[in-house]
Amino acid sequence: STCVLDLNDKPSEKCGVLNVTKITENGKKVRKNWTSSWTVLQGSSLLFAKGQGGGTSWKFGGSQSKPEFTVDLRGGSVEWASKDKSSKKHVIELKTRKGTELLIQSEIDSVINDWYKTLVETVNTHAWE
Ligand code: I3S
Repeated sequence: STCVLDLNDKPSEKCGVLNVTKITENGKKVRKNWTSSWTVLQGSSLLFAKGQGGGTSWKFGGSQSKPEFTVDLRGGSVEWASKDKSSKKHVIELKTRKGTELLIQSEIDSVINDWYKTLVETVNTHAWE
């Protein structure tokens, strides 16, 4: 699939469809709500937008393509989620510095493994200033 993304005229480093749920928001536990989202990495920001029915590309900028939410990866952490966090396979737990915790998942190992590598690299290279 093609990564056709253009947000503020900057191309995305990586994008794709992942299953996503928040589990904690600003330090408070929230109810899981798994949704299929276009996930876009741009610098140290990870953006999520509702999936557009199995399309292979996404372009931000139109009225329907606003990100649902964005997380800042600087100062955050990325790890494989422990079994008690989800019954699903291939789940990454992402914690932000502000106390938001997300689970991201794909049924496809190669997809989630690539995201894991990229996210770890991102957290490691974008230090909190
Ligand atoms: O961690 P939990 O509470 O077992 O998560 C499951 C629930 O959120 C469930 O929804 P409701 O309890 O609101 O009906 C979801 O359908 C499941 O997908 C959640 O568990 P997994 O293991 O899929 O993350």
